[in-house]
Amino acid sequence: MKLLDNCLCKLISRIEKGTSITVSLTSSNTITLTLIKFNPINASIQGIDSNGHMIIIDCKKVKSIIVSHNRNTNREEIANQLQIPWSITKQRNSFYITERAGTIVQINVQIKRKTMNRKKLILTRQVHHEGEGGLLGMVLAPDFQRTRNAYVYHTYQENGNTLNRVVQITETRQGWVEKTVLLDKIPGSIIHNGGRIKIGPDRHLYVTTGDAGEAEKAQDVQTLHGKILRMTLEGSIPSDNPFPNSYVYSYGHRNPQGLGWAENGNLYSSEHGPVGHDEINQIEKGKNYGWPVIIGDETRPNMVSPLYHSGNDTWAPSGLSIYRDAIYVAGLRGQQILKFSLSMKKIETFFEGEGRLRDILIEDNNLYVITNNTGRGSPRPGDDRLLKIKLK
Ligand SMILES: [Ca+2]
Repeated sequence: MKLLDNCLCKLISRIEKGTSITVSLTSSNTITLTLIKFNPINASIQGIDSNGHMIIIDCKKVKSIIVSHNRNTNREEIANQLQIPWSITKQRNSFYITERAGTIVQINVQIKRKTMNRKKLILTRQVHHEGEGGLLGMVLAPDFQRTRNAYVYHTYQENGNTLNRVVQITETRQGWVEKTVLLDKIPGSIIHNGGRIKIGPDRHLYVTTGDAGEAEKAQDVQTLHGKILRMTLEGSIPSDNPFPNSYVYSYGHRNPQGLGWAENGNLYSSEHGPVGHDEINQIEKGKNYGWPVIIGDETRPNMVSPLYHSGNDTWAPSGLSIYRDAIYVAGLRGQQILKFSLSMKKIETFFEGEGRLRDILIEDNNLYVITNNTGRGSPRPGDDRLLKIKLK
C-alpha cells in the first residue's frame, strides 16, 4: 500500500467507476476521461477519453483532479465532448446524435471498445445555426441497416428568411448526403423552431413545428406555424390526414419539442409554454391545443387543455420517451428528467444533477439522455455527455 501514500492516489482509488474525471498532469496537459478502474498494484488509472480511446495514467503524476458532480450512482457515461447535441437515435450498437451546428456523431458501443465518429452533412441548403435553430431532429429509416437512410430536420436561410425543412439523407464515407427534400419552407426564426421528428407506429413521419414567434398563426390550419405534421416516409400527405391536402395533424402549439407513443398507440408531446405553463399533451388527430388563446388550466370549446402543465414553474421540456406507464421528459431550464405517470396523472423528478437535458431514448430497460450545457448553460469539463440510466 506504499504506492498509495500520495493522497491524490488515495482519493482516486475511492472514485466510483463510470465517473467522469478531469486530471491535470501539467498546467497545459488536462485529460477528461470516464474512469474504468483504478489499479492499486501500480497506482494507475484506466479510463476512456473523449475520442473513445483507452488511456492509462500513472496517478502519481497527477497534479490535480476534478471529479464531476455525480449524485446519480445509477448513471453511466457513454460519451462526452458532444457539441450542442439535440437528438438521439440508435440502432444496434450505434447511437447517432445530431449536433446543432450541423454534424452527426456516431457512437459505437461494443463490449470492450467504444468509438466516436463525427460526420458532416452534405446538403443543397446549408444548416443555419443561430439561436434555437440549426440541425435539430433525426430519425433513422426503418430499413437503415440496408439503405443507410435517415431523416433530419434543420434550419436554413432563403432570401434572408429563416426556414426549416425535413430532408432524407444517406450515410456515406464522406458524410451524410442529401437525397430528397420531404418538406421545406417550414416557418423558422431565431426562436421556436420545433424540430422533433419521429416515425410513428403507422410508419408515418411526425414532425413538430414551432410558431416561429408568430403566435396567432398557430391557430391557422393553412400555415405550418405551431403544428404537429404527419407525412409518409416519401414526404407525401397521407389520405387520412385530418385536413384535406394538408400536412397538419394537430394545431395550436407554441413550441413542441417532444414526441412519443405509448404501447397502446397514444401519441404524446411536450411543449414549451410562455413564462411557465410548459405542457404535456395527448395528441389527437385534427385537434386544437389552444395556443395562444388558452394556457394552463384555461378552457375553451373545441380546444384541448394539457394533460399536465408546469404552472408558474419552467421545465423547458424537450425530448421524451415512454416506458410502461410513464412519460420521461428531458428538461432544459428544469435541468431534470420528469417522470409523468399516465395512470396517476402525477409528476416527479426522476433524475437531475447534470445540467440542462435535451433528449431521451429508452430501449431495453435503459434510458439514454443527452445533456445540453454547451451552447447555452454552464458547460463542465467533458460536456456535453450521453448518459445511460438503468430503469427498474
Ligand atoms: Ca396548449
